[in-house]
Amino acid sequence: MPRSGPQNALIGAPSCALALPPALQALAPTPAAAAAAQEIVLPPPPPSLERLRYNNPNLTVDLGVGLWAWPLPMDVNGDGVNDLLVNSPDAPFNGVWYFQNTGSNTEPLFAEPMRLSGGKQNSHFSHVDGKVYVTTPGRLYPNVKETGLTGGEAIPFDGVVREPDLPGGSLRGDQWHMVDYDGNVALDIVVGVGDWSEYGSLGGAADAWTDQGEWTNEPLHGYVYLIENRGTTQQPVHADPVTIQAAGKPIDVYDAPTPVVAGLPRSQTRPIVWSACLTSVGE
Ligand SMILES: [Ca+2]
Ligand SMILES: [Ca+2]
Repeated sequence: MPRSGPQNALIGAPSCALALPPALQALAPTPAAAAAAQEIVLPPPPPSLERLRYNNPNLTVDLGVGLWAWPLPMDVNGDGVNDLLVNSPDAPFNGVWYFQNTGSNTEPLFAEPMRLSGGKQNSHFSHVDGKVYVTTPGRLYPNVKETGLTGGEAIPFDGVVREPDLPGGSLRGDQWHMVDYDGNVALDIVVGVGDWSEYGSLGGAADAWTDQGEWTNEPLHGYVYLIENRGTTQQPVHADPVTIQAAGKPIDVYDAPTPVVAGLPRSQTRPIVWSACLTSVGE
């Protein structure tokens, strides 16, 4: 496991928070508390409160940034060794953090992080022909190594990737992955979207448990779309999104798919690696 050097961040937390059985609901934050937590705007570090510090300055600890860790691996300083940007859009460690790898690609050791910008939900990344692309929905960040998720440029696409399964339903885990999907050189976009409509909201879905601990709502869904680029990478013309199919039906995993297209460039097969709350990693 990658380790981080002296004096670094907090231990990460799971990025999926599902409805809890009755016995555990008392331990969960209320919807109001969760909403309040999302509204917190942290001052830039150092914070006004004095952080408690490890008392062993040479301690090597697990790398982490608190709730919602979106890792963006890349060589930030151009020394040939992969570093790590971690986007944390939540609390208490909000920000895009640069962990310099002071070790090697085979034995990484990360330095204390440096904050590049505030954090944002739904970041994703891809490496294409030696160039790294970092996105949030509808946006690219060509200067991410210097300014994190500040500014950026809009991706020319005016459509809607997905409407929720039910009116008033909610989407989550909306991530855009840049890749030449069809092998014509122009970069397309593969989008993963989680749909919580039939599952229920985090607060409301708690009522879907029976007293016997049986789940009565539908499962979470996670769909993967292709937005084909019919122009060029420099001047894209994006088509309407279409669902990507597997075994004759749309890919549907449990919540945020976080798709990453693998395989040899311009090959006939395009494996898609995804992650989800309960199915871990699939292909
Ligand atoms: Ca480096
Ligand atoms: Ca293409």
